Amino acid sequence: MTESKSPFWHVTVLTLFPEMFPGPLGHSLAGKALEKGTWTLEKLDIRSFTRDKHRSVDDTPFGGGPGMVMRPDVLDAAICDAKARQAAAGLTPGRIVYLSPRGRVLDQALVREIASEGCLTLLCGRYEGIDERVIEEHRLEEVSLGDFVLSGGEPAALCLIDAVVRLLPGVMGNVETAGEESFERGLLEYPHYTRPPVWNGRAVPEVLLSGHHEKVRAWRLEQAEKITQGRRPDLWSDYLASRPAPKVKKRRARRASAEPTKTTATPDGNGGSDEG
Ligand code: 4FN
Repeated sequence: MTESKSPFWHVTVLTLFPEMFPGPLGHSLAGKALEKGTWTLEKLDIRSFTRDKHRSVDDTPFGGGPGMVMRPDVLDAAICDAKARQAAAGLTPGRIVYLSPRGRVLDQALVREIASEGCLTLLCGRYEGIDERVIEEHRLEEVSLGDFVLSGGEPAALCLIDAVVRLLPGVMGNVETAGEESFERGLLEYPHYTRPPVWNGRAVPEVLLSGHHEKVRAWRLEQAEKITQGRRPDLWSDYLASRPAPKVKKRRARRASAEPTKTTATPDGNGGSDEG
């Protein structure tokens, strides 16, 4: 029962640890989609491109210092082979991403872009990283998951692939279609609750049990906004700048009221803050 469908997306992963892929992705919807042929994965073992008898992929850094650097000749052979295989499969070569803490930080906008492109090559570093000349020679695009230390780029590659695959047609099924989830609007999630209605003496907010869909929607939006404003001022200001201008109420703001106009954000809404 292996249906063959033309894949929506291809990724080639260059790594010293090909056995790490698809790894955890094989246990989720992404794994199901991989079996269905919604996307394809090619793993290239960087070590297989060595030509010396010791199969060495790294060498000491010029200028001295700690650690080792991945060799440009080996990486070049791996990248060229990735390109050749993609061409042979009739794929339009897409961008080549080097997962690196120096890169542009991955966000949902970049994930969407990558998902729309059809073909991606990911290079995973180890040791102290790769010879800089490879980045220049192959115009590698550096992409980072965030500011923390990893021992290799592989976990970052897995995260990126997961983020992309869940956007491919047919992968998510009915869950959160059409991007109505709050994160798609640039907001953090509102609080979620399930049964039982009272647990350990904690009751679920009344409005959620009311069956009043409009009130539920309004409550969730308000919660998502409060949480975003309080925890992620960066997301909050993007949201304020991008959301449609609020309808102007008939009653105009009083010009010179006794109270001075607040310019500081308050936790209960847009207390005096700029709405973009
Ligand atoms: N990391 C920092 C500064 C200097 C080095 C590192 C670091 C793995 C090959 C890169 C890390 C984090 C997010 C790839 C970190 C990522 C990596 C990533 C990554 C081995 C060289 C290395 C940011 C803390 C200041 C090791 C910080 N997203 N070097 O982690 O690949 O994609």
